[in-house]
Amino acid sequence: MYSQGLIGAETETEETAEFLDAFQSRIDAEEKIEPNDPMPHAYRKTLIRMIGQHAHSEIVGMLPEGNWITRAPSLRRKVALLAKVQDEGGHGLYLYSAAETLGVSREQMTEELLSGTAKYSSIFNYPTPTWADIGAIGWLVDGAAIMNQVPLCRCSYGPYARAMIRVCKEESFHQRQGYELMKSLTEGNEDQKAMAQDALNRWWWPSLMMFGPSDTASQHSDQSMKWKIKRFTNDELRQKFVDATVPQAALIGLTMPDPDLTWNQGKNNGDGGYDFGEIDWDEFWRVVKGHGMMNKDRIKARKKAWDEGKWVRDAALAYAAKQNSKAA
Ligand code: BYC
Repeated sequence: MYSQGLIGAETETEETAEFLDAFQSRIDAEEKIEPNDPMPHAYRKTLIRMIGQHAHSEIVGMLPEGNWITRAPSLRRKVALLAKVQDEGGHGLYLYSAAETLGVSREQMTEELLSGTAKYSSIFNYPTPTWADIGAIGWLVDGAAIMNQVPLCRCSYGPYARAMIRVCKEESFHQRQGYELMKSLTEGNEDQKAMAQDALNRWWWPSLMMFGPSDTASQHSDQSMKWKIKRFTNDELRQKFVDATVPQAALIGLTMPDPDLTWNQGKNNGDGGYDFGEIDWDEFWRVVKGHGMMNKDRIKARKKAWDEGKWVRDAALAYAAKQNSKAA
């Protein structure tokens, strides 16, 4: 049982074979599952985990780029970056709200993030030492996010699917501004070109890791695909991302940091696709388990914001309580 008094908080539904079959039939018929509908405990738990992690990723994802707001090289760049970082905050809010419809509270999710029991995307544990990192994040990280999140607009859980529609539209703007920033750098002087290439070299492999472990190692994919929470496997999405992004790099004169990258006409049922090198899964799990370059700083920053925001939350709750008592 999750926090009481929230929409969708779990009630004791006996999970008979008949109930589970009826639920699966709704999923197979492409019906959306809504907050007050009966649902298997494991379906609810999977969504709370996944939407919660997604929300945390958006909020933690504000930090690496926020680092550059005061140092953006022009007013135009600063406005775009400010808007992007603010959008990520908004995405976090929609997603926390979507998770709350499943009966978990925002406080509970935040405590899990701060204590390390809830994950957030590995990608945000890498540093942003140069301005080109802002371009690389928009182009690659938001590009990977779009590839992963467009199918989530068709997720079987209604509130998550609907939240993803706006998120994807905004991510699309983020991706374009990042690519345009990288393009400008590659059209600049030698130092600027080198800065763009260096950022690509550092962000390429972590971007591929965003899609999660390979299909043979993914614990949740099979069940999430059956429930139509996920529509594609981690490897399928990773392949789509590689195929879409390699030509974009070539167009602006950048080289992918992968000597094994080769065109393979036999891939994707004869439509062709790229073979690429082996991902360093040891690095992926090290980062996921909290030992990346920036994990400690990221959690420290979120804890500081949460602690310093306590008076705002207290004031908002006190105001709401006063309004409710007036209305009663
Ligand atoms: N980092 O069984 P699997 C964004 C965990 S974009 C950390 O395949 P699943 C943004 C996974 O949670 C990023 N952990 O899991 C973009 C599981 O551990 P638990 C966020 C990862 O759920 C731009 C274990 O590994 N996007 O926010 O079927 C700017 C086994 O994995 C990662 C989303 O969250 C990772 N990269 O598939 C700002 C999208 N990958 O939970 C912000 C929604 C895997 O059992 N989420 N793990 O302890 C998803 O699509 C899926 O949850 C994933 C993983 C593809 C990420």
